[in-house]
Amino acid sequence: MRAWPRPEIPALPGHAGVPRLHDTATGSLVEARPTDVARLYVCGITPYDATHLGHATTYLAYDTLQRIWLDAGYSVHYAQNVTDIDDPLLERAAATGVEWKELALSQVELFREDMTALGIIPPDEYVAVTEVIDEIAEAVCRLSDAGIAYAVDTPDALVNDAGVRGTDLYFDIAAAEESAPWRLGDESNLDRETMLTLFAERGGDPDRAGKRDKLDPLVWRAARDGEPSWPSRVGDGRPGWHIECSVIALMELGTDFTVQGGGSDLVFPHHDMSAGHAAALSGHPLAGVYSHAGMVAYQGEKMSKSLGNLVLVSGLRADGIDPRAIRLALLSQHYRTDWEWTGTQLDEAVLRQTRWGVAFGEHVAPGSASSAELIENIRTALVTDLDTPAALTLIDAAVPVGVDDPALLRDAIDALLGIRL
Ligand code: 5CA
Ligand code: ZN
Repeated sequence: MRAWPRPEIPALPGHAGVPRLHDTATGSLVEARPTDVARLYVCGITPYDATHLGHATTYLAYDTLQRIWLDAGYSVHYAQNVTDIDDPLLERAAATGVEWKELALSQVELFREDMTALGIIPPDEYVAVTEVIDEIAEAVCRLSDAGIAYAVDTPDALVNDAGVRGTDLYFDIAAAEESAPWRLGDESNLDRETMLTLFAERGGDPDRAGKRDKLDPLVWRAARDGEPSWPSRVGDGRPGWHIECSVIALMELGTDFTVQGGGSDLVFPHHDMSAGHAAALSGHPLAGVYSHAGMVAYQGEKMSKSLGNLVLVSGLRADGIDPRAIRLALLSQHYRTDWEWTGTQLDEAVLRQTRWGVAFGEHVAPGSASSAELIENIRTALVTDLDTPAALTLIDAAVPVGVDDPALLRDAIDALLGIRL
């Protein structure tokens, strides 16, 4: 799938160190050190009601990570999926009378426009699930052949031309744990009771009859009347959710890639299970660092499409808000904390952008603070678990005195924070 245009990123003298990131699996700060190229996978949108500020915040966190890697001298290979076939998308399409493909295409287009406006670095590989159905079905076949996926009786599945009724296929957690370098909970570290609660809340079906373990996730859904489906060796149907990210990540980045990222609502079951599928398919761990962004709330609850408590990037843009101010508002929060959008973040960002423009903008006379020293301090803040609020505060501190090389600082703010003054 086509991504969106890449922003210009100025090169800076000197370079950042290797970023240290909070790793969900170990609960500690670890180096996100690329072996050769920095390889990054971030879970993409399910294209309806895009792009709200929660989405934008998560993609901005991994944009910041890439800017640090680039500044450190690494090249980056970045992959992102689009969940363009899944139950919530089909439900929204049915509720609004829009064809599901049309809904997905229009929302991906809106997402592209928002990402472009915000200056977010695009993925090198932008892959929609519907583009790789054959590859996913093949992976499901391999799991099934290896005894790691099993069929569950599916009375409402369609009967094919040969008179055979399709069956849903589930991932066998216990079999995978025996054969792959993976244990359930490696990434989330959750107890079973919490897993069961989250599994039910986030698309799982713990009480489906015929499953070997309540937590076994669906990897292939057999065709039903009125639902889109694709022919495959495992029967007509469509992929389960977690397997899409395992297959796309393995196809595009290989195993043991540098960082797997996404919002913290994906830690369980999505990321635990996609790492499990990938380990069962490849015999290797999926990634070195498992990173998660905090949740943005609005009106007291997590901003989410299902609740409808959304502030859309496109809505703010339509109100004439400068996308750089939106970016600055999101950067003022640490990516890992949960926080609530109130609008005051935006007011403060507008003021901050103005103050920075007055102090460091074009045609401003040099001041007394050292740009080079300030850039080193910004780098130190950013390599320490992407501490953007600290970076902004450092820049604020130079506003009253100005800097000796405003052009250099402008380049640094552009390269590292993505804001061209
Ligand atoms: N398509 C799946 C991932 S494979 C999905 O979760 N799509 S999504 O559209 O619901 O979310 C897209 C990304 O935004 C995910 O990384 C998700 O974790 C993140 N996200 C969703 N809501 C919020 C929020 N309120 N705050 C921060 N990040 C969020
Ligand atoms: Zn995903």
